[in-house]
Amino acid sequence: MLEDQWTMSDKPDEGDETSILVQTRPKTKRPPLYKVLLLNDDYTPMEFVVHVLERFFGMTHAQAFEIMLIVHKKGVAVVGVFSHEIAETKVGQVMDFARRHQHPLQCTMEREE
Ligand code: TYC
Repeated sequence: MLEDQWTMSDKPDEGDETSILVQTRPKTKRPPLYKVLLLNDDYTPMEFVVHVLERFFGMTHAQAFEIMLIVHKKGVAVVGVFSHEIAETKVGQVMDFARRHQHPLQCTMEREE
């Protein structure tokens, strides 16, 4: 019985290179970055927001005051861009700190395109 036998030229995926997948680009896709956003509200004291920006985002007092005013006037601002893990940690720190001081300050994160 010759039914189960193949020659080199007619057996699929052997004897030639037709099934080799060629990697044309190195697949080194960078992990996505996340923007951390601070939202305005009517009740959180300005000085508290300035303190949050100094404490958790490493800003000088002048930088923090400037960003706080942008949030106050525009409603929202990006206060930093981080890996997913770091952004999550920052949001958690800010939300926890605000809650402990009974301020309604909101901080969120958003994937950067
Ligand atoms: N709007 C607040 C006030 O007038 C100040 C404020 C600024 C609150 C920025 C939140 O993310 C914020 N006291």
